[in-house]
Amino acid sequence: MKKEILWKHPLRRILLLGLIIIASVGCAGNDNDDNNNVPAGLNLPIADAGPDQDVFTNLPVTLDGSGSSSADSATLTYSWSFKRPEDSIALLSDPSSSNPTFIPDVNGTYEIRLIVNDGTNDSAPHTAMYEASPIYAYGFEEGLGDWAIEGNPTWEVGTPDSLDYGPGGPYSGSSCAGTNLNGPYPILPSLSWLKSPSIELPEIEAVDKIYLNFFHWFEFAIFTTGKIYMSKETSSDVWSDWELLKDATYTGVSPKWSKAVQVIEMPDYNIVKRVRFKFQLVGFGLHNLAGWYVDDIEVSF
Ligand SMILES: [Ca+2]
Repeated sequence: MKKEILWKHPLRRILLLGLIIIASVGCAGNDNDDNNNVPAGLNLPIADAGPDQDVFTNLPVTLDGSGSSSADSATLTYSWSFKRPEDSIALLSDPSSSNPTFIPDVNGTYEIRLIVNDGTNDSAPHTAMYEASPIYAYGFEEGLGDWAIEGNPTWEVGTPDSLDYGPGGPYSGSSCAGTNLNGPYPILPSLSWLKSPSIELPEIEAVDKIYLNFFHWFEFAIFTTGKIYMSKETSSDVWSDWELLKDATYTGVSPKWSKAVQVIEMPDYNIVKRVRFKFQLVGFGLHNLAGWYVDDIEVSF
């Protein structure tokens, strides 16, 4: 009998020690969770910044703190803040309202933070991540991807690294599209174009506009221009003729990569479900130069 008690006691100690270690490891793990980590014994209000969301860059976003609560149904006051991506100058419309708005002005992650107060105590902060993206983006880093080169094979995708022709490198990453990446375009360049995939458009409010944004470098001889055409899907798999985008005609020389912004003007946004674009040199040359290089193409609000 005495012998049995003796061996039991050290075993109990080991078990107890084990439980203490497991419990303290569990608590340490919870310390990393910012959301609603309420100290015991206090009826603190609970902030709810809403779920994480994917949103479109440049479209207004309305936050919703109405899921926040307090134990005794006290009237809550709200205090919102956010961390923006680098280069963003977005502002919250009214950080003390339950539903402030903001416009995610650059692509990237906006970390939204809400603290509510019940008149006595602040809640723990609650965060929601808003990921802002354009409608479509491609920078040719995976090669031609869903794009197509049609007509004469003048357009290429890759790294322009000639010291004699072109920009000497892509705008971003290690790849872009260009007419003869390391040499001049052909004397008759207009029989080749770079065609985008069909780009699906989201539901669009009458007040919204969409844009084609891209970076380009160009060097055109006289009588040669770079033009962008657009075709619209007017009903399922029925596409309109190619039409020149207003103002999307480039001539002369752009000696460095620069951003181009084209408004996509359509009276029938919500009939059109998809659009596609083509980049084409047009004209004839008595001589030829390096041509047209494009990168980081976006369709965005
Ligand atoms: Ca690129």
